[in-house]
Amino acid sequence: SDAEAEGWAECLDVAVRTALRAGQMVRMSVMQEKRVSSKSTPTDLVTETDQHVEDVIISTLREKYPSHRFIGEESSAAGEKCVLTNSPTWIIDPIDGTCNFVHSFPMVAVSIGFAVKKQLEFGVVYHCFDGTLYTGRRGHGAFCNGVPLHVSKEKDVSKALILTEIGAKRDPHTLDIFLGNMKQLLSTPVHGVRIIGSSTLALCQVASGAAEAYYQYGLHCWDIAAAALIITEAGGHVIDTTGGPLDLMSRRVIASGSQEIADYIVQQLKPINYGRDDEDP
Ligand code: 2AM
Ligand code: CA
Ligand code: CA
Ligand code: CA
Repeated sequence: SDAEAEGWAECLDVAVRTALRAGQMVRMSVMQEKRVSSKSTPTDLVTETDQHVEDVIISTLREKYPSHRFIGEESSAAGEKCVLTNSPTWIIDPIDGTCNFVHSFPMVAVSIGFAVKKQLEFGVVYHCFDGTLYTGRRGHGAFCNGVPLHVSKEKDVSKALILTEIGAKRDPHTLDIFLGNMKQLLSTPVHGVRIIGSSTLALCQVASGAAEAYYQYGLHCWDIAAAALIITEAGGHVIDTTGGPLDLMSRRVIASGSQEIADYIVQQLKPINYGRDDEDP
C-alpha cells in the first residue's frame, strides 16, 4: 500500500543516518590498533570493530523497528540463522572490506539493505573514507550523494572494465578456477580487470557506470543486497552466474550495465562451488 511504501521511505532515512554514524565509527577506528582474528580460513579476517559496528547498527534499528528481522555478517558468524522470510528484513554488512580496513587501504564501506516479502526495497552503501553515499530505492532511482546514477551502456565486452574479488578460499582448485576465469576475460581481451577489496564499493562502481561489470562466487547476501538494488535502480542487471534471476542466498552474482556484457560473462565463467547462505555449513 501507499502507506507502507511511505513507511519504507522513513526506514531509508533511518538507514542513511545509521550508515553515516557507523561509517564514522569505522573511520575513527582505522587509526587505532586493531585486534585481528580469523574465521573460516586464515585469510577470512574479522576485527572487534566489525562486531562492535554491527551491534550498534542492529541495536539502533531494532529499537526503532522491534518487529523487523535482521541478518548481519557477524551475527551470522556467531550462529544466528540467515534466512530471508516475508517479514521486513534488514541485511547488514558492518564493514565491507575488512582486509582493507586492517591495512588502512581506503576502500571500506558500510552496507545496509532492506527487503520486504523477499523483495529489496532500498539499499545504502557508505564509503567510510571518502564519505560517498550511494542510495537506491525501488521505483525511485539510485543516487550518489544525491546525484542520479546511471550504468554504462557499453555492449562490447572488448571495451569493458570488469571488477571481481578474490575471496578467502585459496586452495589450489579454487585458485585454478578463479585464475582460469580471469584469464578467459583478460584474453578476450577486455580493457581491464580490477580487484578493489570491497565488493559493495565495486558493485557501486557498476551502478555509477565507472565499470561495465562485476562477477563473483562466494559473496554473501549482505555483500549484495544493498548494492544490487542500487544497480537495478541505475538501470543495470544483477543476475545469477548461470544467467537466471539473482538469488540473494546463492553466493553467485554477475552485475552489469548491459545485458550483452552479462550474457558474455555468463558464457565464459567456470563455477566455484560454495554452500548457500541459508544452509547450515
Ligand atoms: P568482507 O570484507 O565483508 O568480508 C574482499 O575480497 C571482498 O569480498 C570483501 O567485500 C569481502 O567482504 C568479500 N567476501 C567476503 N567473503 C567472501 C568470500 N567467501 N568469497 C568472496 N568474497 C568474499
Ligand atoms: Ca568478512
Ligand atoms: Ca562484505
Ligand atoms: Ca564484512
